[in-house]
Amino acid sequence: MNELHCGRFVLPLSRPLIMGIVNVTPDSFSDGGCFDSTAAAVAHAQKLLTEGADILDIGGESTRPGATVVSVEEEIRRVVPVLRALHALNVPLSIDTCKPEVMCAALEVGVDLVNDIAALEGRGALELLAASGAAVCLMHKQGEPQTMQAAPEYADVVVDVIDYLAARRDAAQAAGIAPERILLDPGFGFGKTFEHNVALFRALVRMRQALDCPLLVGVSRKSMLGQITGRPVSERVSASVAAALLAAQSGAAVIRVHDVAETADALKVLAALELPVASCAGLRDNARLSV
Ligand code: 9MG
Repeated sequence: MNELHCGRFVLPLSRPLIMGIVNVTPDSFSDGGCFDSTAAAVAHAQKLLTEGADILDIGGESTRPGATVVSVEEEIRRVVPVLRALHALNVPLSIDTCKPEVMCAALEVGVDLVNDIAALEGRGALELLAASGAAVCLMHKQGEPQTMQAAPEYADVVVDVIDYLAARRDAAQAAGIAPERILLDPGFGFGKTFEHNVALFRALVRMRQALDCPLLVGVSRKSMLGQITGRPVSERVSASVAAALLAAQSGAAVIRVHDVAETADALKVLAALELPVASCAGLRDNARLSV
């Protein structure tokens, strides 16, 4: 699949796309409520665009471990004004939600992608998306954000995640969502220990091969990077950029990040300096050979 059919846009997947995170929440992954007003969120989104974001991911409910649940009404109140303001900019807009009612409100505004950490398992979500032209990101998680890090367990984390994503991909296609509208995501940090996350990251090439579907990777500022570097969330930019590069080399199609400018520069360096495809079958393809 060389392109993503994403609402108003057809996005080429010849290079990794950068999805910039816009949290409209008082307790987001790491913004800590800095962008909790519509105007501030819109300004932040515009900054991410100038820095090189290809897609903006707007979320009104934190999915950080232990985060509190937000009502449908409150989530809509937070995100819809931001989506309305950004829609006029004519850039790919993603709604980060697992609630079908919020998806519906966002689709009415005209979002191009639904990023669902519950992989469209909500009642009516598959049908809603099938009737739209929006792309979908189907993510794996074990448990719910409030409790998911308590004691995650897998028989084999890589196999379990691949099997789940394959089943959700098949369910989406059976509902009428075309393959070129589907992204899959292993869901780093969602009901996974550090060891689970590492195993999944190292298996990105295998996952891409097994699932035959573009992958979205989100590790920006996450605790696994804190565990590796010993740094707090405010000091994880370098670690996030390093992980983004590795994800790109493993064939990730979309990389979800907070630090767009830094990631964009790093990906430009990678594109300029990595061996051309003809001479090494590309690191991304090479990596595939070594699995
Ligand atoms: C909302 N959100 C937080 N982390 C995420 C991740 O890793 N992937 C996706 N698709 N969404 C995420």
